[in-house]
This record gives sequence, structure tokens and C-alpha cells, in this order.
Amino acid sequence: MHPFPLRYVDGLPRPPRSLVMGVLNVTPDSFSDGGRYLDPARALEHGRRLVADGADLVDIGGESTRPGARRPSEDEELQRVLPVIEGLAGDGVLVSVDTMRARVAEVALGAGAVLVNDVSGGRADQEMLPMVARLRAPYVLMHWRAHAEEMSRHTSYVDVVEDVAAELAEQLEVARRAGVEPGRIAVDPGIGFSKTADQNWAVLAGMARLHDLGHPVLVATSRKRFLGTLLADERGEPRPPGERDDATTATTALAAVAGAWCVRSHAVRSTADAVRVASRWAAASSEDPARA
Ligand code: PMM
Repeated sequence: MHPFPLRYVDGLPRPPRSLVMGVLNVTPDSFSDGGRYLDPARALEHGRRLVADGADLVDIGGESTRPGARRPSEDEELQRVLPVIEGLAGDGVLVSVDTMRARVAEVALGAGAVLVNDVSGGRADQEMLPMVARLRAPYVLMHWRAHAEEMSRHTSYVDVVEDVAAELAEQLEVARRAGVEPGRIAVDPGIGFSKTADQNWAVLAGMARLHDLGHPVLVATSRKRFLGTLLADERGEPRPPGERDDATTATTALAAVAGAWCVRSHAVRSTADAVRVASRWAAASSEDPARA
């Protein structure tokens, strides 16, 4: 048997494995792919490549959330993401929009996006949750404490796993009161957001506590700094983002075994392989429980 019952988000596909969300940042400054896909034609080409590699969803973002990043204006953000969303959704690709702004999310949904991925969990823009409720949009509610320029100052926890779970539960209640249907919400512990490297590992190891919230869980570790820190060289220099994909594959496989509903990744081919391996392994365990 799978160690956790796989949970799904209403309105999205339900394969017998974790979904794979490919990352497409249309920004000048994201930490690993910033500046590469600002040209819509290149972004579209890359989005199609992510799908060919096995992405179930392509997550399109126009605002970098790297620590210290400057926020673009709303119009700037829309200009970046809209042509890419229209192009990929027009091809039949399942597109999610990575935004903290209600208006950007609403326009993106109108252009064919099927999921709102809000790293602020509705805290950055008070209009977000009522809009998501009104349009009955599937929604990722991430654990978030502050915008990128100040999040490294908000890493104080009594017990990081319990505190993240409690803050997610509070925000789930805010979403419910705004009228968002619980069946349409996934939660995300926000790896790297207001968390130190050690706190990220603790949260990953505490996934069972997140499952207690009763919602599908998204896990996004791809190329993040805590992996660079783990794999630092003998002088203590972190491994650069472009050389963290093997570690991402490992965290992805472990997250899938721990029951992640969805894993978010830049390197989709290896991530898609990892979730299939994890799912087949779990199925074999259920075929022969005595030996599992
Ligand atoms: N991390 C980034 C961006 N979007 N969305 C979710 N749901 N969870 C995350 O942890 C997350 C995210 C960080 O930036 P990136 O796009 O360069 O990976």
C-alpha cells in the first residue's frame, strides 16, 4: 500500500502517482533560470520541452521570489506571463500561474490557466482568496511569512514542523471563510521561504504532520539553496543551482514516497522518472505487504 492515501485536487488530473509541475520563470532574476525565458518565443519553446519531458503541469511565474528580489509592477508581471500562458494553454497544456496578485491570477485564469499557485497563501493580496472562491479555481496555498526582500529575517520558530502546520491551518481557515472549496486547495510548506537549511530538512522529514491537515501536499525543492549548502565543496562554497538536479531527483523521489500530491521541478525528465520509480516501488510493496 502507498504509505499515505494519495489525495487529489478537484478539477485536476488524478494519476496514481505524484503530479509533476515543471517550472517556467519568465523573469530577469530568478535564482536558477532568470533571464533565459523573457522572450515569449523562447519561453513557449521551453514550456513545450517541459511537457515533452513529462510535466503534467507547467507553472508560469513572472515574479522572482529569490531572497532580496525587487517586485515587478502588476502590469510588468502580466506582460511577462500572459503571452506564454495563452500560447501554452492554446496548445492544450495544463498551465498554473505562479503569482501572489489576484488580478494577475484572474487574468491568467481567463487566458486558460487551470491552477493558481500563490506562494503567499493569500496573505500578500487580500483580493486573492475571494477571487479564487468566485472563480472556483484550484489553488496552492503555500506557507509564507514575508516578501522576498525580508523573508530571511522571519525564520524564528518554536518547533518548525508544528509551527508551519499551524500557520497553514490558520490560512486554510481564512480561505474557507472566503468561500474557497476545501477540495480545491493543496498546501505547500514553502521550502526555502523564511526557513534556514536545517528548518527545510526538518519540514521535509515532518511531512506526515502536513498530511494531517487533510489536503494534498505540494513539495518544491528544485535547485534550492539548502541543497547547495548540503553539497558544498571542501572550501564551503555552495554547489551552484545548475548542478543541483541530481539532488533534486533524490528529494523528489523521497517526497513522492512520503505521499506528495505534486512535485515542482526545473529538471522535469529526471523528476518524472523519479515519481514513476517511487510509485512503482509503492505498488510492489502493496502487492507483497509481508515483505514491504
Ligand atoms: N518556490 C519558488 C517559486 N514558486 N511555488 C510553490 N508552490 N512552492 C515553492 O516552494 C516555490 C514556488 C522559488 O523559485 P523558483 O521558481 O526559481 O524555483
